[in-house]
This record gives sequence, structure tokens and C-alpha cells, in this order.
Amino acid sequence: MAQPDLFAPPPPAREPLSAGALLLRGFARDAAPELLAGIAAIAEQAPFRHMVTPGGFAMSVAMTSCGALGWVTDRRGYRYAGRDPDSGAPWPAMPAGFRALAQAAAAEAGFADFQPDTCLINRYVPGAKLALHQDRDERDTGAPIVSVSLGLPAVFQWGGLQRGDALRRLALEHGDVLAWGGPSRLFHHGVLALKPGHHPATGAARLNLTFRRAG
Ligand code: MD6
Ligand code: FE
Repeated sequence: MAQPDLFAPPPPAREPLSAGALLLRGFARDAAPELLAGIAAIAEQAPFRHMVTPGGFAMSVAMTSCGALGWVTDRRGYRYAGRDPDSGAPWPAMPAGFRALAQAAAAEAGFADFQPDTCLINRYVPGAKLALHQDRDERDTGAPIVSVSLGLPAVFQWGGLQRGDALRRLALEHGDVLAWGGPSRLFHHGVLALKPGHHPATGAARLNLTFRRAG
């Protein structure tokens, strides 16, 4: 195997992807233990589940939510709901540290005063993937989205406004944050099937937090 090049420059800490989209490498690394503890507490109240798409297929990514709203899907469609359909209870509150991290990342990307009302929590195990999609179930697409990657690395596909636009592949690692809005808010994106591996913080899984203003 080739030796790592000790003199290769490190990847840039902030990489603009296009107008309104910024990759902040390692931005959440220090907060990761607190985020993972928060996720564990949320999952005790609102367990991860494999929801069914309107087409009738169970998603390979397991999901739960915190905040005033949670993203859900079933045979009736995709939407945001104020209660967990599995328990009938309100979603767990969004921890203050989650909100603060999302606001700080949004501010870095030029979106002042981001007020997320939902955080979708995605759990990937090897083989789990997310097909190319747009995030358009939110009432107001004026607000950005902040996405935090934890644990095993994943390949993120990043396209454009049109479904057929060229796709870029980004390696997202533990602590990486994407902040994305404005002209990029409705860009297509997806996650390729997770490769097997072990990460000290999450074991054999990748976790993703996606903060949005949905209501
Ligand atoms: C994921 N993320 O990274 C899935 N959507 O696991 C998303 O679908 C996503 O990361 C909108 C903006 C950022 C994202
Ligand atoms: Fe998305």
C-alpha cells in the first residue's frame, strides 16, 4: 500500500461548494461526544425506526427526530408531524447544544439567526443508503439546512437543481458539517451505501443530524 504523503496539504477546513453551500470539515468534532449522548437519550424516548416510503418500501436508513416537528413518511406521503406516530407522544425536545451548534454552523455560512424547529436523526449501518432527493417538505425554503456527520465516513452525492445534473462525490467524515441554503437549497443530493467499518465513537454506524426550519 502507498505511504501517506506527509507533505500533502490538509483538506481545507471550509470548502464552498456553490452559492449558499459550505462544507465545514471537523466543525462538530469537539461537540461529538455531547451530540452522541444526546442522540442516545432521544432514541430512548423515540426509538430509531425504518419508515415506509409512499411507494411501500422500508427505508434502509433508520430515523428518529427531536424538536417541535419530526419528519415522517408512510404510505400517505412525506411530511412533518408534531408527534411521533409510533408512540403518539411529542418528539423529544431539541437539546440546547444541538441548536447552538446548528446556529453556529449556519452563521459561518452566512445565514444569521437560523431557528431550526426540527432535527432529523439518521442512522446508517453498512449497506444503508439514501437515494438522490431534494429536501422540499419544508414550508419555508428560505431557511438553510445544517447537516452533521458522525461516526463512519460516507460518500455524499451532491448535484444541482435538475435531477440529471452532474454529481460530485464528497467524503463526509466524523465531525464534518454541511450548511446549505440560498441558491443551493433545493439541490439534489444522496448518500451512497455505507461501507463496513468501525469508528471509535459510533462502532459500525454513521449518524447524521439534519437541522431544518420546517414549520
Ligand atoms: C445524510 N442528508 O447525510 C443525509 N439533506 O445522512 C441529507 O439528506 C441532507 O445532509 C439536506 C441537506 C443536507 C443533508
Ligand atoms: Fe436531504
